[in-house]
Amino acid sequence: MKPEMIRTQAEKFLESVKQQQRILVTTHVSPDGDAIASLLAAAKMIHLMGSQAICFLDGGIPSHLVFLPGSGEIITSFDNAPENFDAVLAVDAATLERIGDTAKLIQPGQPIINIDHHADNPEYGHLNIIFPEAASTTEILFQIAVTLNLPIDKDLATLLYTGLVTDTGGFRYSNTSARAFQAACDLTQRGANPNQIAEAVFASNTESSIRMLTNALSNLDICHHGQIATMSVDTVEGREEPEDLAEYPLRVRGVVACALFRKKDGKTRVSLRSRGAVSVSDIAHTFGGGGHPNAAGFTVAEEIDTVRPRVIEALRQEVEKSTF
Ligand SMILES: [Mn+2]
Repeated sequence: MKPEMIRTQAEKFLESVKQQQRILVTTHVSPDGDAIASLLAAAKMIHLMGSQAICFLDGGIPSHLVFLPGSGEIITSFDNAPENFDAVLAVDAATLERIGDTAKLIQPGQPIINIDHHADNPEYGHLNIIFPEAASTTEILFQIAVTLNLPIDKDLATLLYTGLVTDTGGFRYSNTSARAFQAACDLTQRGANPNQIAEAVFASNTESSIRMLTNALSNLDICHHGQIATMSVDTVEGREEPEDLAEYPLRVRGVVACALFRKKDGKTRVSLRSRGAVSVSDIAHTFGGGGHPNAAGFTVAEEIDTVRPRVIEALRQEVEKSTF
């Protein structure tokens, strides 16, 4: 994230925002902490630039993220979908498909701004601000806000910090950089409360989501010399998952790659996680999905029992490639 690159992109962003009166801000379906925080932070920044932001999301806001300032302003019902807006800003969405049915609200030719940190983002916007080296999309927004001298109050600091702490798994994953810590330090000085935010995002699971964890761990299977782990869960409509469910098998010493399988509407949703040099994003691409090197996923119209051996074989090849 070279300062001159940030400056160029930040100025283009300011120019685009100023040209539009009403901007629809959205993010990916099944949103995580970085997604919701980026959406709300971007909306605040658009207001600070003098334009209007309408927050819209396909699907609900996870209950552990409702504490985020401004979350009540996110429209999640297509019955109340905004009709008049001049442009769309998608944050943390690696592809336009990832914003779900929100894409149907976009008129042909309508300007799209794309701010993201996924390396596989195909630059689907008219303006694309992509920094794969950023730990979170909120880190990019933080750099833009600082460059443009936008006032970062406690609420904006809380949002930007939340994206950082969730996408780095509490500053533990391989994307945890000195620059991410510098941003976190700056945001803490501006009012973000690390303890309150960590409590809210990592320690406010519902009882049923923790029971889902026991359900998943009860069928944890470790194979390939203790390096690969898989587990599956029964998803129940309306029941939430713990924020870091897919990552649990990586807590076993020696496990370097894992997969979580969930059955949903006759399809199987697979989340892949890995450590260090073992990359799972190529596997996700092979199955029609995407993501980051250490965290990726995809959905297939197959039964878990059919897709599971294929995923294990792909993980085995990737592990062998990276460790020998
Ligand atoms: Mn992200």
